[in-house]
Amino acid sequence: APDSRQARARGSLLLAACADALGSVFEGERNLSPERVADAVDTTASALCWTDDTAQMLVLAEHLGAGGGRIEPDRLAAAFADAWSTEPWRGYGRGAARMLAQISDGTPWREAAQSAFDGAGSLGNGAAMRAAPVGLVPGRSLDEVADAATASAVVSHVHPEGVDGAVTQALAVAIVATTPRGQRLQANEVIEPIASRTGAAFAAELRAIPALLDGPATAISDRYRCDATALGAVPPALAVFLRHPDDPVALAKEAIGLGGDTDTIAAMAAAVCGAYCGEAAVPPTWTAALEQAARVRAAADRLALVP
Ligand code: 8NA
Ligand code: MG
Ligand code: MG
Ligand code: MG
Repeated sequence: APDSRQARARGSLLLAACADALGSVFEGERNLSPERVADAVDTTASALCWTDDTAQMLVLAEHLGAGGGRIEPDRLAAAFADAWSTEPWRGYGRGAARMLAQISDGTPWREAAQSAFDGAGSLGNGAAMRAAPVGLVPGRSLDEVADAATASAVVSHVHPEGVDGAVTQALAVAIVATTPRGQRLQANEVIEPIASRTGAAFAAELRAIPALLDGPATAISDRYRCDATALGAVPPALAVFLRHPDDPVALAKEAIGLGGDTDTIAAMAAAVCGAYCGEAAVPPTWTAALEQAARVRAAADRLALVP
């Protein structure tokens, strides 16, 4: 059925992977010209090759799908490390690569995650960028989604902001995946259930979103850093989704056009958009060009069937 759990799960994972690939060309650039971004998004001439964001998202989706929707931290950390050691060229950040190398070499994940960034733990957006599958497990309450997102995050990101990024992304996906299509999405019905489950710093950034929904997109890149931190990247991704809840092409252009961590912000916005719109909204030219599209669909199908 076009609006089934399966369609929502496929839409989420497929759109995230496509947007990651589309955005990856611009990662780290600022002041992007809208024409260059539009050109890249509109002409999917070459293959859409995704990066670390999708690699880790698929690991998490497959972990949840094979494990009845539950997080097994030891196995999850090992699976992230395996994905890195098999394909270290996927575009991992330096902190993430160092931690995954330590885990591959036998350091327990708790120790590797706790000792990152001189003991502060990572507040990067890496736990958020992979978190969408947590929100796609059927039949979970929002509190259960938040707990599972936390469990999925702490194998690499123990800083509270890194965890809140994952909680926010998983909850956004969970909320819109069960919102009936056709009824107008109310921003605060997405934002408040999330902000009430995050720390104060994250909640303040999330509650700034409604003021940014009608003006120019530059107001978003003025308000948020749009960098590789959770606090700087997750709120602008949610803002872009709420501005274009059913238009993946406009969403991808705007998310990438913010500059900075373009692949990650676009992938997170797109994961939420796909959970709301379903597979039917994914441009066929994108899926036709997408690397390992069959694997992405299979991971989504398995997730949607978790009892
Ligand atoms: P991470 O844990 O290395 O965090 C990402 C960044 O956040 C770091 O590089 C730091 O700048 C900053 N950061 C994290 N924790 C702290 C802290 N405690 N104190 C100060 N600064 C901190 O990696 P991650 O997996 O969270 O990052 C995800 C990002 O990595 C995504 O953008 C992804 O696409 C990838 N990425 C790749 C490149 C690249 O050059 N290919 C560049 C940036 C990011
Ligand atoms: Mg990436
Ligand atoms: Mg629109
Ligand atoms: Mg990135």
